[in-house]
Amino acid sequence: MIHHGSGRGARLAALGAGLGLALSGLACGGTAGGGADVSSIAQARGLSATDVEAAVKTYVPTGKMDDYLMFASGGQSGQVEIIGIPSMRLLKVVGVFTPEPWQGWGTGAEETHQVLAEGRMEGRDLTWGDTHHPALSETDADYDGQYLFINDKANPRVAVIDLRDMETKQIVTDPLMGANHGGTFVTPNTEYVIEGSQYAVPLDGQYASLDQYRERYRGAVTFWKFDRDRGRIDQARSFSMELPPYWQDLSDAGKGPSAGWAFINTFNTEMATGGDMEGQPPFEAGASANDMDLMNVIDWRKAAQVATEPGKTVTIQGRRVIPLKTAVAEGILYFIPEPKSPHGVDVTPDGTRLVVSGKLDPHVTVYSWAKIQKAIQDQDFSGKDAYGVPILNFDSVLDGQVELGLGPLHTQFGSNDIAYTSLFIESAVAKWSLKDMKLIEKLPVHYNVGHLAAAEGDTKSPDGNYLVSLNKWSIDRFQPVGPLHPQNFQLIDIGGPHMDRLYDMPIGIGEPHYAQIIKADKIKAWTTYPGVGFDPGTMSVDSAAPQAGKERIERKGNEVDVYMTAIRSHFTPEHIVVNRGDHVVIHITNIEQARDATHGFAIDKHNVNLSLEPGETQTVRFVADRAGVFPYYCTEFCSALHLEMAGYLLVRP
Ligand code: K7E
Ligand code: CUA
Repeated sequence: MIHHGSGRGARLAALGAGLGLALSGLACGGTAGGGADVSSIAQARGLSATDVEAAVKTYVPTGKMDDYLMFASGGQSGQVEIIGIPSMRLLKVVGVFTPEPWQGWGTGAEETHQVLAEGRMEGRDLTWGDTHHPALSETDADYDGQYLFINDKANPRVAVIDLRDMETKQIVTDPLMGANHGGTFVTPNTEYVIEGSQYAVPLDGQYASLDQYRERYRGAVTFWKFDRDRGRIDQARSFSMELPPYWQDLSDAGKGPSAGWAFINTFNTEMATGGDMEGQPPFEAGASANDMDLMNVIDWRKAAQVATEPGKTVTIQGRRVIPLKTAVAEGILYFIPEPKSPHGVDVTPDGTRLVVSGKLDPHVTVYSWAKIQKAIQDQDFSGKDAYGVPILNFDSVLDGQVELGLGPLHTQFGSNDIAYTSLFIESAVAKWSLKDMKLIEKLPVHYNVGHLAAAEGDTKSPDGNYLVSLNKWSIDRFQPVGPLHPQNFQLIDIGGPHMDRLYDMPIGIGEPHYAQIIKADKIKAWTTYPGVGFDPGTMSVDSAAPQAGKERIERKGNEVDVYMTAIRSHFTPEHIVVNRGDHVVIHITNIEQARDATHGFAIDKHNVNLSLEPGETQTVRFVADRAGVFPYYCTEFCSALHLEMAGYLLVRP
C-alpha cells in the first residue's frame, strides 16, 4: 500500500512517475515487455499523474490479495456482496433472502429451502428482500469476523450469515412491524442484534383505519438475542418494545461509556398520514413540518431485565413486547430533540458522542453521552411527547453543531477524531474534526451519496485509510447500459492530508445501502468444508451422508432414497430408475477435499441446481410426477471430463 506522508508531486517523483518527466523511470517489462514504458502507456490512454497514482494504489496483481473485505447490502436483490479493497473486485454475491442459483441457494437443496422457508411471511413465499444494513459481529466493540447480520426492510426480517462458509444460516421474521429500517446493528459483544421498525402499523397485524393512526398504529424495536455458540438468533430470549407511531429510522448501539444503550432516530413525529388525493398534504410535506424530531434513547440492558419480569410484557402475535407505558415507567426510554427529519445516528468510536444528520438541516448535531446521562439522572426534561415519554432538554445534552453542507445523511469515522459525513444533495463527502468541531474539506462524489463505509469504521478503532462512498446515481461515469444505471461505489483514500478518489466500481445488482469493511485477516473462512459429508445446516459431519463405496438406491414402498457421491468426473450412481408418482430423495455428497473442486448437480426440467462444495452434503426431494427421461449433470466445469459428469433419471410411466 502506498501511504501519504509528503505531497503528491513528491510521491510521484518517488515512484519515478512525474508524468512526462520521470514515468519512463518505471519502464516496465524488462526484456519481455515489448518496450512500452509507463509514461507512454499513460499518455496513450490519456491518464493524468493523479490517475496513475490511483491505479498504483488500487491495483492488486495476480497472486496478491486485498487488505480488506467489504460486506455490502445488495439492496433489492436481497443478497450481500463481498468486495475486496482496495481492488474493488467483486468476490461473491451471497444468497440471503433471494434464491441464488450458482450457490444452489433456494434452487433444490432442501437445506437451503428450509432457511428460506423460515422467512415466509403471511403464508407467502418471498422471493426478494430489500437489504439495507449489514452488521458484522463484534467482540468488545471490535469486528470479530465470525458472523454477519442483515435486515430486509420490505418484509421485516433479519438474516444470520456464518462467515466460515459465507452461507445464510437463519432468517427470522418480525410480524410486529410493517417495515424495518434501523437494523441491523449489534451491541458491543453481539449480545443483541437490533432491528428498528420504520413505517408504523398496528402491531397486532389487524386492520385499523388511518383515522385511528394515533391510537392504533405503533413503531417497535426488536432486540434479537444472539446465541454465539449455536450461531443462531434465540427467538425465545428475544423481545420487542413498543414505540410511538413516528417513523423510526437509523439506529446505533452505544459502546465504551455508552455501552448498554441504543439510539434510534425518528422522523414523522408529526404523525402525518399522507393522502395527497384526499386533499391532505403529501407525506413529504406532512412528515417534514416540525423543526425538531425525536431520537429514542433506550437502556437495552434494563429493557432485557424488564422483559423477563412477570407482568411487565404483553404477548402480541406470539412476541414478547414491553408496552410503551412500562418502558416509560421503568425508565428505559427517553427522547432527545433532533433537527429536522434526521436520517443517520452514529456513535463515535470512543462511545462518548452521537452524531445525527438532519436531511433538511445543513448541520450535523453532536450530542454528549455524559450530558445525556446527567440529564436523565437530573430529570432535566423539556416536556413529554403525546405518549408520555420524557424529552430531554436539547440544550442540556447538545455538544455542538457543525455546518457541513446540503443533505447530510450518514457519518463514518477515521482515526484521530476525524469524521466523514455524506452530503446527498451536494454529492460530496465532508471531512470534519470531532475535536475542533470544524469542517476540514469536501470531496465531490458521483453522485447522490447515501451511506459511507470506512475501514473498520463501526469499531472502537477505525483504521482511517479507506472510505467507500455508496452513490445512488452514476449518471455519466459508466458506459450506458440502458435507462437503469448501475450504482457507483467510489473508493476514497483517506490516509493522507487530503481525500483522494481512487476507483469507481459499478454495482449492477441492486441498490446497496450500507456496507462494513473488515480487515481481511480477521476473516477465517474455510477453503473446503472440514470433513466429508459436512452439512452446512448443522455445521457438522452428517453420519448419514453418502460416503465413497456406500452409494446405493433404497426403495421403501413408493419412497426411493438415492445415496449418491460426486467426485471428478462422475456421479455414483449414474442411473436412477423410478416409477411415476414415486417420492424421490437424493442425498448427495461431494467427497472431494481439494480446494475449489466444487460440483454442481442439476436435474433437467426439475428446477434443481445444487452447489456441492468440497466435503458438502445436500438433499433433494421431489415427486417424480412426469414420466420421461431427464439427464442430470454437473454444472461446474470441474475437470477435462466435466461434460461426462452426468447421469439419467428415468421415470417409468
Ligand atoms: Cu440511508 Cu436504508 Cu441506511 Cu439507504 S438508508 S442511504
Ligand atoms: Cu463436476 Cu463438472
